[in-house]
Amino acid sequence: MKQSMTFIPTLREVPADADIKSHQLLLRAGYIRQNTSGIYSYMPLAAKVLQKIQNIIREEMENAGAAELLMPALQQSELWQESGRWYSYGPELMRFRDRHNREFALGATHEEVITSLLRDEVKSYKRLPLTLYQIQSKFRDEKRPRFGLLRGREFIMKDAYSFHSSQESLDEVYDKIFQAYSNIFSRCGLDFRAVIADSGAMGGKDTHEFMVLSEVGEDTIAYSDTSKYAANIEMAPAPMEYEKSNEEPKDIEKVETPNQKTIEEVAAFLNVEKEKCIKTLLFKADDSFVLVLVRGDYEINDIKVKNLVEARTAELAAQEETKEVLNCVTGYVGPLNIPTDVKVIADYSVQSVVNGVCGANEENFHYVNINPDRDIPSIQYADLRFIEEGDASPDGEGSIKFARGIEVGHVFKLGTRYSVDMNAMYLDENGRSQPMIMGCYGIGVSRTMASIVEQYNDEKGIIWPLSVTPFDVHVIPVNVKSDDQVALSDKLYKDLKAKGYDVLYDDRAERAGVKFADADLIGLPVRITVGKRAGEGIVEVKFRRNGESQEIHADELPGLLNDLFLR
Ligand code: 9G3
Repeated sequence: MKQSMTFIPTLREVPADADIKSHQLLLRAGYIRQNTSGIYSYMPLAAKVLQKIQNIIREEMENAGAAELLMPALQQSELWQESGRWYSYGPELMRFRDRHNREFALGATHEEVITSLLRDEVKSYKRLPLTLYQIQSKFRDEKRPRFGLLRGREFIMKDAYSFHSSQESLDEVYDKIFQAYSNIFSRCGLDFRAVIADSGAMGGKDTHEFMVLSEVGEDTIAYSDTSKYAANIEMAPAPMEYEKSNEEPKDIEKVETPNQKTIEEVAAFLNVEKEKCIKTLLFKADDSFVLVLVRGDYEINDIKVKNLVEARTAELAAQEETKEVLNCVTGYVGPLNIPTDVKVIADYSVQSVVNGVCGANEENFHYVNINPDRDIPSIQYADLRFIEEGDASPDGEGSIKFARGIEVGHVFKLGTRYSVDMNAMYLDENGRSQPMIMGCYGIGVSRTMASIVEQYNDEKGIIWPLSVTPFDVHVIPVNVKSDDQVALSDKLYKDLKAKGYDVLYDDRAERAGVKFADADLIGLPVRITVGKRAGEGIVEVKFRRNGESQEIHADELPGLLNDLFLR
C-alpha cells in the first residue's frame, strides 16, 4: 500500500482528552478518530489490525469446534421481555422505536437472539452440542465512556454461545474455549491471566475473566506470588481463621462518642486498635435489608454479600434507608437491638473480636466490651471481606499480591437461565422435553487491540507484535526526488509483496524527519530506509522492537525477513 493512497492522519502533539497511552497513540498514529463520546472510526491501519486479531480468533474458535454466524444488531423487544431483561436493564441498553412504533434494542449482547434462533431449529439431543459465534459491533450506553477503545459505547465483540444436553458436555466445551482464549491472547502477544470471576447479573456458576495486566486496568486481580492462583478481587476467598486474644470477656458498657463516626475516629477516640472494632453497615439486597459486620481493619466485599444472599444486586443502603430501618444515622449503627426482620451476617474476621467496640444504634454512642458469640444473637458467619495483599493465597501456596487488569475476555457457564425463560427445549434420549444447557463466551476485539498498544509502546509510538501488525515492512525512500532511491524502493515494494509481505511504502514528498517520526508512531516491526547508497543497492534495515539497525544489500533482505517472520 502506498502512503499517498491510504489515509493515516498522524498528529504531532498528544490530544488533550486522551489520558492513557493506547488512547493517545491510536489517535496520534492515525489509527482511530472519535466521532463522539465513546464512538470511534477505525481508520485503515486499525481496520487491518482488527482483521488480524479477528483471524486469529477465527482460527482458534474453529479449532475449538465453533461455527461462525452473524446475527442482527436490531433486536425486537419481545425477546428481551421473554428473558425479563427488557425491564432489568436500564439506560445502558440502547432502545428505539421503528416506523411502526415497535420497540427495539441495539444489540448489547445476543443471548436472547441466539436462544430464540435455536429453540426454533433444535429439537433433538442428537443435534447437540452446538457452538456458534459471531464478530460484530455491540452497543452499550456507558454512563462515562473513557480511555478510548477500552470503554466505548459501540465496540467490536466476538460473542459465542454453546448449547448442550448435559453438564459434562458444557464443561468439555467450556474447557476447549478456555484453551482457545489462552491461545488467542498468547498469539496476540498479550501478558494476561485467566482469573476466577463473578458472573455478575448473568447468574450461573463457573466463570473466568481474561485479564491483560496493565496499570490502567479497571479491575483488580488477586494472585499468588508462588502459584498460578489468580482471581478477580471481587471473588477471591479471604481467610476464615483469625487469632483470638485470650483476654477475659468484660461486661458491655455504652460510652459517649460525640461526632465519632468512622472506625478510625472511634478507634482513636477510645484508644483501641481497629482490629477491636466491628464495622456495621446496612446493605440493600434486591428489595430486602441485611446488616453486614466486618472487623474494623477490613472492607466489606459487596459482591460476596450479593452472592451469599443470592440477590441480583446488593449495595450499601442509602442514609435515609438506614435511618428508616434502624432508626439511627450511619456512623453509630451496630448489631444490637435491631429489628428482627433484618438479617445479620458477619465476616469470619468478626469471630476474633474480644471485648470489642460497635455502634450503639444511637447517635453519639458506641458499645465497648462486645463479644459477638455472647452478645449478638443469630449471627451468620461467612467470607464477606475483600482479600488483601499479604493474605494467604486461597490455594494454600504463597501469599496474595494485587495487579490491575483490563478484562478482554469473559467465559460463563450459563446453565438453563435463558432456555427455561425462553422455552428453548429439546427431546432427550428418552423422548422427554428438557431445557438446553448453555455457555457463553466473549472477547472484546477492539479492547484487545487497545490492550496490545498498552503493552507494546515506547515514547516514540506503537511497537506491534508481528502477529497483528497492520503491515510487515515499512519501505521509506529518504528523498523521492532521487531516481536511484525511488527505483530501488519501487523494486523492493514489488519484490517483497511478491514474497507475501504486507508492505507500506512511504512515497510522500515529505522531509525524512517527518517520515521517520511517523514510522516510529505507526509502529511497523521493520523499517527499510532507502537513502544515499541506493545506487549501490545498499539499504538500512531497522527493527522497531529494539531499535537495532544495519546496512545490507537489498538482495539479502528476503533472507533476513524470512528469519524474522519465520516464513
Ligand atoms: C445489556 C447491557 C450490558 C450488558 C449486558 C446486557 C454485560 C450483558 C454480560 C454479557 C455476558 C456475555 C455474551 C458474550 C460474553 C459476555 N453488559 N452483559 O448481558 F443489555 Cl446494556 O454480555 N454475553
